[in-house]
Amino acid sequence: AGRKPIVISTWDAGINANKAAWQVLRNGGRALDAVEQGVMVTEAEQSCCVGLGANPDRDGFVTLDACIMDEHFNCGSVAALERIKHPISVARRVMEKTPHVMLVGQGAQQFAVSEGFPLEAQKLSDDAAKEYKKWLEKSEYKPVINVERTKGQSAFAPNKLSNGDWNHDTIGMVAMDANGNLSGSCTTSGMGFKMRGRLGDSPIIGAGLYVDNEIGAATATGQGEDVIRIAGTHLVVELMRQGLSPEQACKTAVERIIKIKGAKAKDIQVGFIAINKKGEHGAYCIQKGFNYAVCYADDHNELIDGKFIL
Ligand code: SD4
Repeated sequence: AGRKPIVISTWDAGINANKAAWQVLRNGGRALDAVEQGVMVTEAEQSCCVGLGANPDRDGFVTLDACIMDEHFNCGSVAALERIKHPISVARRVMEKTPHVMLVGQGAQQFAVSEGFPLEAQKLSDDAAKEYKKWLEKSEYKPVINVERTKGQSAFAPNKLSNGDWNHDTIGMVAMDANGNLSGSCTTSGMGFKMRGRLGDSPIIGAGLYVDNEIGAATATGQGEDVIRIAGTHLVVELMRQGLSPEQACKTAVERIIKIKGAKAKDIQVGFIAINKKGEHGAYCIQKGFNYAVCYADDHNELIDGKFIL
């Protein structure tokens, strides 16, 4: 059955993020404020893959990507942003205060500073410094599809991978408020040890995030290149427009990627989560290991395993 208000977000870090979003939604607040405040929690946490504590690119710089979209097709995005703690809030300022949708790199940072965001020190977190040092020993760019986490383990276990491998997580969040309006947000450091300048799907409207207030909202996580290839979240929303449930729409998008990738699909992970205008939610991923957090009441904030195909 559908719920209103409702907020869902990717991975287990979504539980804490949902809590902050729920405080906005339960008080009749706007979905846009909920999805910003929700993912800000993750940006501020020590994580392998979101915010300034995350793993750097292969040249040692932490570069952050984020985007946000509201119920009126307003959208804002920043990419390859350095030394700013809350990329999602800068993305919102791009949306609200500039005639543009995307700002990148130096220009994005310059805009953030002009808007009063503090320029943080250029310094890796202890965990990231350790992981980077380990990565430099081989300097191999080899994505791992998931990290199996045992129950109760920190959401940020990827930093502690014993074999030196790295993982990629992102927080994507979509919500519907008490007025029935939808919004979404997505924020990440992208893939650990990526090429300098590489962007994934997360800052790209229609790839990492899409919202159509008549239909629904979707966000993505995983191998960004393969989300971009199919304009993933836009596809999910369009499939919902054709009458598919959120889960069916996410599944169909995942099937599209698997068809394109062929035998290589087993080497990657992509997960989609979505809500529709009725407040129904769903998710699908390529393979086991993806989960998402669903919150629609003070006492209902639950981690659900994504269904998978391979
Ligand atoms: C990216 N989609 O940069 C992001 C990474 C991610 O879970 O979502 N990892 O490709």
